[in-house]
Amino acid sequence: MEQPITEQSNPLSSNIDVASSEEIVQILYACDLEIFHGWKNSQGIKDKGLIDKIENLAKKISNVIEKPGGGIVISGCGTSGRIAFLTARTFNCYLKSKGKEECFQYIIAGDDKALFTSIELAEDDPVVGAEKLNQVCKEKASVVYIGVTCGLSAPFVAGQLDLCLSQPEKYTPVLIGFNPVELARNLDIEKWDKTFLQVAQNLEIAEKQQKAFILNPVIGPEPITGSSRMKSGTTTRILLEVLSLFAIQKDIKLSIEELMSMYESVCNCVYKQSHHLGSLIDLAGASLNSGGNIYYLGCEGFGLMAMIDASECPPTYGASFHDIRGFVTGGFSALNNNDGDLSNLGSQYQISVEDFEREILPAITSDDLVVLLGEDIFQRSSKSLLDLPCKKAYVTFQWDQTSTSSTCVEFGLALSIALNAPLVDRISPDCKFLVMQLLEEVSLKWVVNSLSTGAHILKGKVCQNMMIDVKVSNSKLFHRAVGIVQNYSSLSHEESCHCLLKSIYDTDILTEEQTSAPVVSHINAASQKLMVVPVAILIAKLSCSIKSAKEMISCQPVLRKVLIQKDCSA
Ligand code: S6P
Repeated sequence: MEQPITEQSNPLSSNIDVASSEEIVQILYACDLEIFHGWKNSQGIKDKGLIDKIENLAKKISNVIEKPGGGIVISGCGTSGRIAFLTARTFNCYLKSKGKEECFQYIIAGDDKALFTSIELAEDDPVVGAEKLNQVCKEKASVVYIGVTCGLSAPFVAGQLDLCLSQPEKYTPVLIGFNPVELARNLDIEKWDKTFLQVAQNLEIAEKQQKAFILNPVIGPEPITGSSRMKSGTTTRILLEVLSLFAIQKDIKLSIEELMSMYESVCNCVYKQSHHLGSLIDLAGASLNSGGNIYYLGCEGFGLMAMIDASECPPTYGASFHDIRGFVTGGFSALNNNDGDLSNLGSQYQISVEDFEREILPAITSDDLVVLLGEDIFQRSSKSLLDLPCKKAYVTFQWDQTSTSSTCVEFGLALSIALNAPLVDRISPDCKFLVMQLLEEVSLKWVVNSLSTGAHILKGKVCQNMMIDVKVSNSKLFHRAVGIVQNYSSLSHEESCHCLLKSIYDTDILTEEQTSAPVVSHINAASQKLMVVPVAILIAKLSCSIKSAKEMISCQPVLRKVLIQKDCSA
């Protein structure tokens, strides 16, 4: 069976683990260009069929929200839910500033705690998904529901789409993802009677009757295999923003294609700075490798974007939440989130720059890196940082200069990226500022994704282009982990699964009870363990015991090196 494209390995990045920092950036650029140029026979987001659908859907949304009791709900898990939140927040702010009703709502699996911490298991529950949607829409007469699941796989979203299909008089369901429908996940969902594929096929039928929409451009595999926070997350952002903009603003004076080409122009501007972005990755990698931490500080959308990037590192790279953290000025008061202030839930939820200044700054060391994102935070915080021992970097964007980039001696690395999107001056004054803000925020996403990805590569968390220390924290990640073990060994799928289970249950001999337990039990058993997948790979590849696999890893955490040493000594 063909693997979903979102889970395939991208040939462009197969040596990203041994590339220099500048080369890492160039590889990420090449992979991101597939968003705009397509992959194999697909045309990416410029596909004419996709653009027509966006146009029709924007009209549909616009009709729904103009009527009383109409609304738009965007939902997803992990990064997809976070992007849903950001989009709802941005467009509600815009509507409010124009004196209009705020009609965007978001749902994230695991609720608002999942905005900044990984609650991956919440993704697996279709029943809770449907309940949440019901709850959010109980007062509504007519809803456009947009379910985002990059891999066309999340049961939480499947439950919601299924609910929409059962109430067509109320809901218009929309699915956003980046695989063709036939590659949607076809695995049993615990305590449910359909697979994601079946739901997607029902949606296809509804789409033919003009009762649903599927937006699923193929944009090629991720640069780090399966890491949908990267190009899939970016493409989600672009699609949601273009849709929302055209739904609420009829007089933009641009076509959808032109707006998409503006995203491509700023992508080119950002990655043109590969040399300077490479230096940023070097600083970040040095911090992580010396046991230091990376702190992003920013205002509004920049701070939020960076916080989201930071929060994705634990599930992606098995990082601790301290490794990379993001802070936004004003903390929860800037968020406009569903559940309000969560800061009393513990330090993971202390997200304001003020929290950073109070709790972290006094003990900052020369191993730590502070990255100021945007001019507002630079004005606010740069002076107080100048004399501190930490490494410092500053990234900002300019629209009014043609040459870019400078290294500011007093402030470590200062990178000013000139953004240039040729059509910006044609946009109607009513939404020009909003479009520029969206383009800056997506640019920032490219910068922080490059930084955190590059730093973890330098820390040895990536083997070829796979994140091998992935946390086995939901069913998607369990199945991905089996695939990773199989990829590095010559074992069958079943044998690879057994090696993973041995690592999860910390045993050389599995019991019948362990092998026949449901995936959710494996996930629970794995939740507190470290290095589950790397240990499983060594058992699979070297037929060694759990004990010796762990010993090898404690001496040399970079797996490719352990394997090379073994090959040499064989
Ligand atoms: C991926 C990220 C995950 C995913 C989540 C939802 O880099 O760590 O949190 O966003 O698993 O995936 P999907 O395919 O349903 O959008």
